[in-house]
Amino acid sequence: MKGLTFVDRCRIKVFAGNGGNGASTFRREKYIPKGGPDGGDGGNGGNVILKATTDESSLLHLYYQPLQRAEHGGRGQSKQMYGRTGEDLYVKVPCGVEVRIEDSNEWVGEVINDGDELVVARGGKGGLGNMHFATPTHQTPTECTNGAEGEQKTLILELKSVADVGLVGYPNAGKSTLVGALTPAHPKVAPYPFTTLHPVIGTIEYEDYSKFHIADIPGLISGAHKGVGLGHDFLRHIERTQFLLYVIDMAGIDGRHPADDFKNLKEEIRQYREELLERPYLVVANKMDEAQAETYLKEFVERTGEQPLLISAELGDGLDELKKILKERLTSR
Ligand SMILES: Nc1nc2c(ncn2[C@@H]2O[C@H](COP(=O)(O)OP(=O)(O)OP(=O)(O)O)[C@@H](O)[C@H]2O)c(=O)[nH]1
Ligand SMILES: [Mg+2]
Repeated sequence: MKGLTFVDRCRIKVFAGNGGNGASTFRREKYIPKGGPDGGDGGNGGNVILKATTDESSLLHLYYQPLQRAEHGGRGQSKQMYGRTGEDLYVKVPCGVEVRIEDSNEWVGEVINDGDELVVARGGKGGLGNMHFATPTHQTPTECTNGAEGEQKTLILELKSVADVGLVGYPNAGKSTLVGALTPAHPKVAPYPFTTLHPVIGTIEYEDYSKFHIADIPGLISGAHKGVGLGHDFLRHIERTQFLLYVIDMAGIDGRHPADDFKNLKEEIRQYREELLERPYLVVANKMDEAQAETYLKEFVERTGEQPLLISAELGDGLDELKKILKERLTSR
């Protein structure tokens, strides 16, 4: 698929390693013509383990490599030697990945923080060598067992970004401009809708070294839950946040009324997942540097009953106050 740069849902097939077979051998040495059974055990197969890392921000690499195999265990050897243990396969994923079995939708688990691990397929146990089967009445056993098969699963991975603050707003409201002004991240900004096509996580840092992560996501429009615009699936990236910022274009640059925008945004959130409406939030009135913004603001307050924080993301006005409010309302990690 040309131009694909971000994948937040993908299907992978994982194969844990098979256990190695046990050996059936007898000790044969010069002066010990009738040595006993000495076949060693097979090694265990390797596990497939997902590991969260901040080095990855998307599932793109797995989209292109949907088959992931861990190593098989080695066969047992004569002289009671065990087979080699198959190496575990670590599959790197971004922080915030949820895992389910494709067919049954059964929950497997999730990895949230950097370094979290989740075993998604267990390697098979190695088989037993014939040395285990000798008894006083059965001194030359030839039996040994085969290694067990490793687990094989088809999984659906879903990335839900890990951020403290989530931005919600119409396209062009200035969400990316705001993230660019609050953090060292530089999401693309442009005067046309749907500039942001996938989430970008920025980090707001304070002088006391505390920090918060903020998720810039694509714009939401009325009807998104029916697939209008970019749809609303990307809202999964604000599900894990503790706080929402509604970014409203208070200058009505694209010809809509800001109060309607706010109402429609809430409706789309409700359609996606109603609990998100319960999340603590703040409304920010952006583009207050534009002349018509004051008039819209008055009507906005009357119609919605909200008291937005006034900012201009472009000029940097009101951003210190915004950072202060976020710090007061968020619990630090
Ligand atoms: N006058 C004015 N323009 C602004 C302000 N903030 C952003 N803009 C402009 O609004 C346009 C859209 O800004 P973006 O930051 O790309 O908007 P967005 O909400 O990320 O848009 P999407 O990614 O398409 O959803 C750009 O032309 C910005 O320069 C502001 O405070 N005042
Ligand atoms: Mg944007």
